[in-house]
Amino acid sequence: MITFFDVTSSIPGKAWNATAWKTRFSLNFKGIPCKTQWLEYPEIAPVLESHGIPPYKTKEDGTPYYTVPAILDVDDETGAVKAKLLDSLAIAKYLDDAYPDTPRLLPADKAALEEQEQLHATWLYGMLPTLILLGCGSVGLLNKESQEHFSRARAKDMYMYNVERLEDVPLTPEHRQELWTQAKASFDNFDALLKEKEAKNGGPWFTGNKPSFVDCMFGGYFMWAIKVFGEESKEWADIMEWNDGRWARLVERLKPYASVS
Ligand SMILES: N[C@@H](CCC(=O)N[C@@H](CS)C(=O)NCC(=O)O)C(=O)O
Repeated sequence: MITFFDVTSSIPGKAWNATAWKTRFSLNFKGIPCKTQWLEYPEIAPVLESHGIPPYKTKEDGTPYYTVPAILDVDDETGAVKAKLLDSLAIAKYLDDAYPDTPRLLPADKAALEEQEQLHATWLYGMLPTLILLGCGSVGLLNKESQEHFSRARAKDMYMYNVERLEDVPLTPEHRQELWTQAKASFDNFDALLKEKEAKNGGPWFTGNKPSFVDCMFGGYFMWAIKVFGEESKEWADIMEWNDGRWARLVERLKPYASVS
């Protein structure tokens, strides 16, 4: 059985984190059962370290950086640890190798694989205006134990504001509006890319008629956005309408794979 490490929250169902959702969708698309171990942010490093999961990278101060999603795959009969790893892309590759009888997440073809890796590495930069709004809006979803850690860690990512905590990002109504106008342009860019793909492979998923890792990536983003903005919000209504309903259709297609175990 796979233990899936995800970061918890105070909302019903707990799951909210876009990055972790990539792995939840990966497991659900493949139909691989798992049990979720929910962690507060300060627990991520000690718990993953205690399982011997290698860190994602080394931080500037020389300490290891542990992230979710992470998995521990243990053989139910022998208790032997088959795999312990983090990083959503590395996990998708592992699942494709270790569970060859399940639908593939990543293409076997080298160029098609590189296309997905490249998009995965860059797409969030294209979504930056929305990341600012979503990042700042996430603090309120978290339990007290996680808020300070998250707020300070993500404020470092928002270096353009030069603030210590996300609560200090000056999100005036005017700035929000400015970011939202930029957000529409980000969505338009991805819509253009997906239109091109569809013209080649017929859609509706990124590679054609089956979901793949990039769909998990988009899915994770929308699961996060719906939790932060709220289903009844103006922002969510906009997103559902933008690009001729492309994102609304995607969210609908993802629903059968959105269970939380
Ligand atoms: N490349 C990694 C990135 C994972 C990542 O950045 N996870 C964040 C989720 S907010 C995390 O766990 N951060 C831990 C921290 O900020 O201490 C992946 O795709 O899995």
